[in-house]
Amino acid sequence: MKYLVKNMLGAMTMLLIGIGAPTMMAEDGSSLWLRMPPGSGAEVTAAMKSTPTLDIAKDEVRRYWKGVPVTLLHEKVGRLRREGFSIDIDDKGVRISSPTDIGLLYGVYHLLREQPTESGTIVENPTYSRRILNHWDNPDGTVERGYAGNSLWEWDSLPATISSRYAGYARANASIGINGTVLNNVNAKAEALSTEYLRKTKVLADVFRPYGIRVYLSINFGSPKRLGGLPTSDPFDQDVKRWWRDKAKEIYSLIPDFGGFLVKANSEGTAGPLDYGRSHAEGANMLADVLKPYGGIVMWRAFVYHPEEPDRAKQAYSEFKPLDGKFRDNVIVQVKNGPIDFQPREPYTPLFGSMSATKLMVEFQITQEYLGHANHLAYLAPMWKEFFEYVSPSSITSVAGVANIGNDSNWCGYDMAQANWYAFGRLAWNPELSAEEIADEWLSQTFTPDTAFVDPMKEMMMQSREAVVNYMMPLGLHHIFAKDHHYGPQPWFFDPELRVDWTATHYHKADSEGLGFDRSSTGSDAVSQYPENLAALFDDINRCPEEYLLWFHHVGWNHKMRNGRSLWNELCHRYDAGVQEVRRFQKIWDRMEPYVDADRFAAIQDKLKIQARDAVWWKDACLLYFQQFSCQPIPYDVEPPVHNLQDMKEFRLNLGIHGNAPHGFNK
Ligand code: BDP
Repeated sequence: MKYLVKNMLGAMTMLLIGIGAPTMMAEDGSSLWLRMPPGSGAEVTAAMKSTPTLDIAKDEVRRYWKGVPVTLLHEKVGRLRREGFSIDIDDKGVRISSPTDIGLLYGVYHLLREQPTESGTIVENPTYSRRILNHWDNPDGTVERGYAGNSLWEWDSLPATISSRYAGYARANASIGINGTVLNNVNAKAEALSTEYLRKTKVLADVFRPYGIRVYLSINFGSPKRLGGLPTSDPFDQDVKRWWRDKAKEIYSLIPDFGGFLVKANSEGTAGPLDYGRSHAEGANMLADVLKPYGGIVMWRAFVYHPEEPDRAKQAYSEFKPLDGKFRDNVIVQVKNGPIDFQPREPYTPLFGSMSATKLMVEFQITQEYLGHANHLAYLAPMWKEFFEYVSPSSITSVAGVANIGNDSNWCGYDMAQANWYAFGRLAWNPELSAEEIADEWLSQTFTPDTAFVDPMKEMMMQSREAVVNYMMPLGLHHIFAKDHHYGPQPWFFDPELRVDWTATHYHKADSEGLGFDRSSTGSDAVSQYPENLAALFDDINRCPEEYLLWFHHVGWNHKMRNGRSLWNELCHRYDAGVQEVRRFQKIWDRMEPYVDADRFAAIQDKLKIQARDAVWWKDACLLYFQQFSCQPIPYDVEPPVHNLQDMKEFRLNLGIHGNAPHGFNK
């Protein structure tokens, strides 16, 4: 990628604050990756009559493009799909063509991002037509699993007051091709569909529309009863159907391009069709029929698990596979990437590839519920690419990501976490992009294109998720988090009062023999849900990829790993490697000081400090705990624990405000 302008902002500020001053202009991260230096007021023409979207496109060119005149054209050039665009450049000008206004706006953002200097043609089409953020935001302003402050949506002051951040949010999304947003938590309150809230939602939809973003809502399946006062929410009941039809009519009268509903039904206590003896398909289809006349869709989540199912990893497949082919064509079954729950590493959910007669979409989690909240650097593109290595991009129809956005000034609670929002959008547009390319783009725009900065930072980002896996739960371990907040380690967590699949001991099954959850054909047989070749691979303890070993097998402490170490020794080395990586990240970052403004430099330095502290906490807690079962020493070449287990059991990492862990521990 070529950048015409090298960190102009930084250079200008140096001049303003005095030559030789080592600092650059203070930045609070609020500009995200859109820190474009001012353009040269380039000439921009469009033959079409002006629309809000075209006006934005022209404005962005005038403000930020430095170079030859730009022409925007409505043209369906050969291979262009609805939101696709082509950019033709020669020394006389740039011609951006698309069949739609939004395609032209995407073309403009592409131009500004790439800053191409050579003549040629670029053609871009999105792989998926729906690229959607899921906000887990509640009407009271809190955000479930949100670590970036409160909700961006100021429900109390809507519809009268329109925060300027709404347009900023929409612009940031449009710049990376995100075209949908589910505004509220999947654990939906029925009031989300009240007339009062719909009027507020309409205002947001109006702000987002010119940026090509459609609004969707999570709904509570029990709404007819809870909100409508009906005696039942049975999807087969005529009054219930009528209630939904009237609600849809009301919604579309306010928001004519409303996208549809996201539904978490019969999951973790939410209402659903099973309450009335109806299937997931029957529930989803009732809603789909209601939305069909308006072009709306239903995204029906497959995140379900009963307490009776001994292996939660098998539940979604067991429940949804038999329903293949039974859903309406405007239902998309939304499936988490992994079969348990957004762990630092999981094998893919075997529903993908096995429901050929049903539309499926993947749900990634951008917010780092299980990866250190907004404190740990974990660049997630490599994780999502890993998913696409197993699941063909063409086998799914759409992509959703649980947002990591809140009202913090830097949007994500951590400057480095902005990369995950960015990467989600870019991969939803084109899953073939590499994680490196995306990191490169993001770093260049968010900080500086200087390769002395970008290269080491890219390498650090690329290793960051693996580091988290290593110091939290290597070799296929999973769900050994502290109860509820999912921040620190609590492998000892067991509570006889709770359902067993909410405890940690259930997932690691440490005993004097070994460690890991046996999902092989002689265990829970979860392997059999995968295609034959993978089932055979995962089933064989000697061939199973080691990153999934303890996911699929209960492995003896002295089991010989591929590098010759015993399982116990390898476990110790993995935890230690995770810690050492974070120390290395700290050193890399310290060397970046000359390239970054002082505020963001200090903020990231502080976060890495917390991460280093937490990594040691994780390593010590897990190794000391598992050592009680392995009864073997921690190898000499592994950094010895600095905590002791009893203290760690008594103290929990302090979560502080918004669930972010500040410094220090708390009882
Ligand atoms: C779990 C979260 C919980 C969500 C649930 C879901 O801990 O807050 O409500 O997933 O996705 O990861 O429905």
